[in-house]
Amino acid sequence: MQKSPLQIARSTYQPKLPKALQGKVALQEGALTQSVADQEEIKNLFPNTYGMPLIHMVEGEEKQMPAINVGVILSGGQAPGGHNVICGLFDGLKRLNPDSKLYGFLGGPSGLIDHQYMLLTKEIIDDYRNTGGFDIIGSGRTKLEETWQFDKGIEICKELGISAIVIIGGDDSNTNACVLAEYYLQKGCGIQVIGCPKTIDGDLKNEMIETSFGFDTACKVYSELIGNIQRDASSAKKYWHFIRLMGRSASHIALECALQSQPNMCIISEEVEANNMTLNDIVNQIVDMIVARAEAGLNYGTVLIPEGLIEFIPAMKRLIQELNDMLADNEEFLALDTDDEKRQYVKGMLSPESREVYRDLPKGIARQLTMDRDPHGNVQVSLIETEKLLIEMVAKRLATLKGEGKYKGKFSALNHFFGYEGRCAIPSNFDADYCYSIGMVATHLIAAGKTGYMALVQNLTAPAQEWKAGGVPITMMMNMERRHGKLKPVIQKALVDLNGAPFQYFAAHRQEWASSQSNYIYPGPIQYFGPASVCDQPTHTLKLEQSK
Ligand code: FBP
Repeated sequence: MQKSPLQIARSTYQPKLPKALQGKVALQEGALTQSVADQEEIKNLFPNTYGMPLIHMVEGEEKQMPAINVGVILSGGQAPGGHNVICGLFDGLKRLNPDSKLYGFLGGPSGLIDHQYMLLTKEIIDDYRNTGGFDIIGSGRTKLEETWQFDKGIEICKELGISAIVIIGGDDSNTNACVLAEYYLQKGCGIQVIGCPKTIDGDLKNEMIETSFGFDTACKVYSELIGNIQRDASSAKKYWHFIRLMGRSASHIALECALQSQPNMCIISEEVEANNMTLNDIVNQIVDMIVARAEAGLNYGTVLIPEGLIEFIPAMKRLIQELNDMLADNEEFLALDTDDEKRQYVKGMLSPESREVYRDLPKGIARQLTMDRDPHGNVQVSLIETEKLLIEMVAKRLATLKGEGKYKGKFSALNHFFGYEGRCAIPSNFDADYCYSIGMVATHLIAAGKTGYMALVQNLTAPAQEWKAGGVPITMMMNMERRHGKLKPVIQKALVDLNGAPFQYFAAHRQEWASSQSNYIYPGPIQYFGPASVCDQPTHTLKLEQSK
C-alpha cells in the first residue's frame, strides 16, 4: 500500500499516555454507583451490572494475566482515532501477555452475529497506527439487541476462545454493550463486554465521559474549511456561504466550529427548540443580519447550520412525525405516479397545522420529506439539504424586501455540507493520544475481569500525562426513554446545554461576530508536529466546560 509522507511520518508517532498507564497498572475501586435516573427500573433490568463501583487506575502492583483472546467491534459512523483504540488494546494485551490474541469482527456488530472476523497481527496493527478511518476491520450499524444475536455471539466466542468483547461505539452501541454484558453474566458464559465512547457528534458525554473521541479531529477539520471559506468571503466580498455541519441530532459540532472560526451566524438547534421557533423565524433572523450587513456595505458572510436542525423546529418535528406515521408501508401512497399526486395526497392527510407548514415548504424539500426513509421508517434528516432550503427562503424574503425598498444589497449564496470530509481524517494528537489511552484502559478492565464498564479517560484539558484513567459502569449513565413507542433503558444523549459555558460564550459574542468585518478566525489545518500550544490543544468546548 502506497503511503503519503505524512502517513509515513505519522506511523512512528508514539501516543502520549496518562502517567497511570505508562508502567504497571493497579485498579482501585471507588464509590458504588447508581443510574442518573429511574434507578429502580434500571436496577431491575440489569441485576448483575447495576450499582458497580467506579474504577480508578493508578501506578502499582500489576496482576499477572493469563493469555486470553479478545474480540473488537467498531460500531456506527466513522470517527478519527478508532484505529488507535484498537492499537492501544492490542499493545496492552500483548504487554500483559504476549500470547494473548486480538480478533476483529468485520463490518460492525454484524461480524459477531455472522461470524465474520480476522486475527489482528502486529503487521496489520502497525499499518494502522495513528491513521483515520475504520477500514482496519470496517464498521456497521446493525444493532445488537436481540437474544438470538447474543447467542450467535456466544457460538463464535466459544469457537475462537474469546473471553472479552470490546465495543467501540456511540450511546446506542454502548447501551447495547451493557445489555450484552448483562445477558452474558446471566448466562454465565464467561464473556466480558467493555464499551468505548466514540462519535464525532460529541453527544456521548456526561458527568463521567468528558468527550467522545473523534469530535476533536472532525471539528478541527471543519473549522479549517470554514476558516478558508471565510478568508475567501472577505477577499472576494461577494458571497454568502451557508454551511451545514454533520451531527445527526445535537449541535455540538456546529457550536464548536463557531467557537473556532467565529462566523457571522451559527444556528443552534437546541436554542431553536427552546424558543419554539418556526422556520420563518430562523429565516427572518438570517435576513435581518444580511440586511444590516448590506447597509454597512458587507454583502458577504457565513452561516453555520447544524445537520439536525429540521427536527428541532417544533412545527417541522410534528410534520415529520405525521409523515412518518402516515407513510409507513402506505401502499396507496406508493402507487401514486407523479410528484403532484403525491403532494396532494399528503396534504389531504395532514393535520391543518402540519398542512400549512408543508404547503409553505419549497417543493424540492417537501418531496424529500416524503421520499427518503431509513429502515425504521424515519425521514433521513441528514439527506435533507437544510442549507439549500434556507438559501431559497432567504432569497425569496430578500427579494420582497428589495421590492419594498427595504434592502439594497446583493445576495449571492453558495451552499456547503461538511461531514464526510472530517470523519476519517488523520486523528489529531488529542484524538490519537485519547484513543490509544482508551484502548489501554479497556485492556486493564478486561484483565481485572470487569464487564459492563466503559473505558474512562478524564482530565482531558490537562497535558496527557496528567489524564486520569479508569472505568465507569455503563448502567450509571442510563435512564429510561421512550423509543419507538416503548420505554427502554438508554444512555442519556447529551444535547447542547444552553446554560453551559460553551453556548454562553457563543451567545455573548455572536452579535459582535454578526456585524463585524474582521472577527473571523482562520484555524488552519491540524498540526501534528510542533509546539504543544499548536498541536495538543483540546476543543474550545472542553476548555470552556472545564474552566471554572
Ligand atoms: P455515529 O453516531 O454512529 O457516530 O455517527 C454519526 C454520524 O456521522 C452523524 O454525524 C451523521 O448524521 C451520520 O453519522 C451519518 O450516517 P451514515 O454514516 O450512515 O451516512
